[in-house]
Amino acid sequence: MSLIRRIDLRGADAASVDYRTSVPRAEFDVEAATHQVQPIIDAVRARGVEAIAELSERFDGVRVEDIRVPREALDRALAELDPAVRAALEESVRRLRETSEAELERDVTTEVAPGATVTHRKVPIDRVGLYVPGGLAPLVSSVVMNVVPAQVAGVRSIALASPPQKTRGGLPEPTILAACALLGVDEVYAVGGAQAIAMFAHGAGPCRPVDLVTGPGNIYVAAAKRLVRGVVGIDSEAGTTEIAILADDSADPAFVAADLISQAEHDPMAASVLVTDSLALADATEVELDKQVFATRHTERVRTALGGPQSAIVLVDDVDQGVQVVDAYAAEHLEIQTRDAAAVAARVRNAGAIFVGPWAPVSLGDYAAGSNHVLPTGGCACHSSGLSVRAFTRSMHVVDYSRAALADVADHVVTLAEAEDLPGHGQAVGVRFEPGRSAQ
Ligand code: HSO
Ligand code: ZN
Repeated sequence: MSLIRRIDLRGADAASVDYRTSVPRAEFDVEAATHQVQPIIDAVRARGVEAIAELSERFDGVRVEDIRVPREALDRALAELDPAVRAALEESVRRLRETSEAELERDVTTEVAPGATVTHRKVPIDRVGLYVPGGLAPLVSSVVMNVVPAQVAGVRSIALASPPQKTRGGLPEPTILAACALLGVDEVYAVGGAQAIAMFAHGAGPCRPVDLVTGPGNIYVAAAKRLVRGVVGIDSEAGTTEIAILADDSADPAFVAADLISQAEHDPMAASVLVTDSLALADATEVELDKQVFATRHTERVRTALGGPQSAIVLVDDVDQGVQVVDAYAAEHLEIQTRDAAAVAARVRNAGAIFVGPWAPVSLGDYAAGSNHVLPTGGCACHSSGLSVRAFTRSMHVVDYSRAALADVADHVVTLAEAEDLPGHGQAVGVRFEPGRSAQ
């Protein structure tokens, strides 16, 4: 029995087959979860820290007296951090800081007519709440991916929440605390799941409400984000992770298999999809998967993910058809392992992030490429972007006209106001030019 199923799209074309549905996605019904999550949001909103304490006891099995992590606990976690992990985090931070600084957008002023300027001004969001899950794996790298662009964007106030751990006296995972200390984030809360999102949105005890909530999480966190959206901004409703690989016969099946496994390792519902025009590569990748899945640490999780309906080897006629298929799928992560990989990558329009050639595996991007690993899932890459400084910035138009510049365009404003039957709009311009008014 093969570990992963095959989908044969050879001979098909976009006119006869809807490529968007030819590779099914994992079930991720956020709407259904909102029914369980709404009472949690309501409780935190109504009763603040008292409700949080009860929820932590219920979901994390630990009573947390004070939700704010003391400064000493952050310092201690950093002092006790494995030096190799510290060095790796520092390099990851350095690379992401460099790309984030380069991506910062400047204000743009355009003179549309003499004396008439419009400035597109960028303003950082004031206060952000970052959620970092504990769960199957404490994702210390997600602290870096959220905090660094927020800091570079100029966010003044950053709060972070992560679930309290029963085995650690109710504190979050020590590596997460250490990363916070390393990055200079000292407002950290031992609060998990939907209750953390509710705390950020509505405020609770020592935590003031934030303006924007970001960060990954399970389906309950996604549901909570959906429910508080509007009260606060959110980055996205992150779903389970996905990797798609577009490969031809030049790809190394050992690399392809390892990369499929690397994201399957996250979650039994993770999606690993290989799209290839090479039957030989498809066969060789299956052989490699058999070998490597057996040798990996989280065999059961990986096997379940690869065996799920959301994972597949998809056979296509050629790389052109492959590009159409991966474009329709709009993967969170897309690897291109073909000849002329950069040229093929340049033709792709929909992906959260693209990894070009054999030396750019997704796991490089997960930790230390300088790119961000918080990316749109579930096909959202066709309308949304991954996290970057832009997510932590707002922009506003600043309109500055002289008297002469307004006079120049006044007739057009009055005409359009009349056309919309809103004469008061026109009069707000007209009044300024009535005889006897100041010409200053
Ligand atoms: N691949 C995940 C991010 C991650 N991987 C964190 C390892 N740690 C979603 O992009
Ligand atoms: Zn990963």
